[in-house]
Amino acid sequence: MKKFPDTTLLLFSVVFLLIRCNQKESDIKTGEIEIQQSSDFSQEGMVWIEGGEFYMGTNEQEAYHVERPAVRREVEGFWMDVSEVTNAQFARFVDETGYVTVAERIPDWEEMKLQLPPGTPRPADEDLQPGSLVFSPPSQSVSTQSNDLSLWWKWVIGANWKHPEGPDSNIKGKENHPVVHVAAEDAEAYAKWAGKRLPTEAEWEFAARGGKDHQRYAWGVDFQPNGQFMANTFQGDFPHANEGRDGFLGTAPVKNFPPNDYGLYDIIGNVWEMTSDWFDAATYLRISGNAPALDSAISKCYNPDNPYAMEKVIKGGSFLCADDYCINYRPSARQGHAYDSGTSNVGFRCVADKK
Ligand SMILES: [Ca+2]
Ligand SMILES: [Ca+2]
Repeated sequence: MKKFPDTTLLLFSVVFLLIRCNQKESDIKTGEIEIQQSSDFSQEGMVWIEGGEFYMGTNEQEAYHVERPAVRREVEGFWMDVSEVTNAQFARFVDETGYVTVAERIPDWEEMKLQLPPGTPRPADEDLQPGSLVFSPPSQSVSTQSNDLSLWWKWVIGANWKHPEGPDSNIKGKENHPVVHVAAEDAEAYAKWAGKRLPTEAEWEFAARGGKDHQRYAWGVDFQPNGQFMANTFQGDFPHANEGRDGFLGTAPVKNFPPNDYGLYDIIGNVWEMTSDWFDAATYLRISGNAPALDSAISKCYNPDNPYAMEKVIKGGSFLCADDYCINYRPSARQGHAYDSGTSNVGFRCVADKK
């Protein structure tokens, strides 16, 4: 694994594009909808993960600094969805509740600017429209060292979970693909409706490891055992030359790749998965006593590379993780992701506590 700068560094260059606002309730056309926590959940499509102790993070020197060092953690047992939440599942939630996702709402500049560097100019009204970030590869090779994510991420007005590439696209035939363009509050609303919740980062990583401590991948030590692709990632020269040798240029239907030893599909790759934890770039240094505790009176999260954004942890990497860029198809890999935005490569799965 090559050492590569954290992509959180890169995020800053297009921080405006990545920030979405919390809408004022009066502005939301369905703001009266408050999803109630369901008191029950179906175990169908879930697997029981027996808890235990494990090593979270990694000691691999090639890994990104936010993953190091490995620390001993313990989690209680929990149920976990075997798959990422699909478009069909999310559609049932929307049909039943009338829920409107963040990407479908008009951005509120007053809220938005709180997460931007002071003095950031207000975008034109025509740009402050409902939309989301869509991966839009350039037609020719570009330097990923330029820290300019806008070369391959575009803010597309009208992009949302039902129109993942923009207003002229749809999810017909993608019912079994993971839902994307959902923000944390959308995922949390879905989880409440389903009687579930988002996993903590520790729960997610414990599950992803499938009982294999200190192994680079969810399935062992080799990226392609016997030449077999084990996850939907990116092969080729990122971002312009997506060769799709694993069979997929974008998202794949869930369950196309082998499950890990706990029966979890696409726990690595396909889409990044949201957790309930705020992102702290120094989590493991703090746990191991090599950094002072986070002062939560100042901030819930800490990312020196993106200091104004409020970020949650996402895990597992996506179809855009390449071996020459964003090497995050590993259980210990982690990134901060603005809690109030979605993109075309971030989704989620849910967990539930024992009945
Ligand atoms: Ca792929
Ligand atoms: Ca995934």
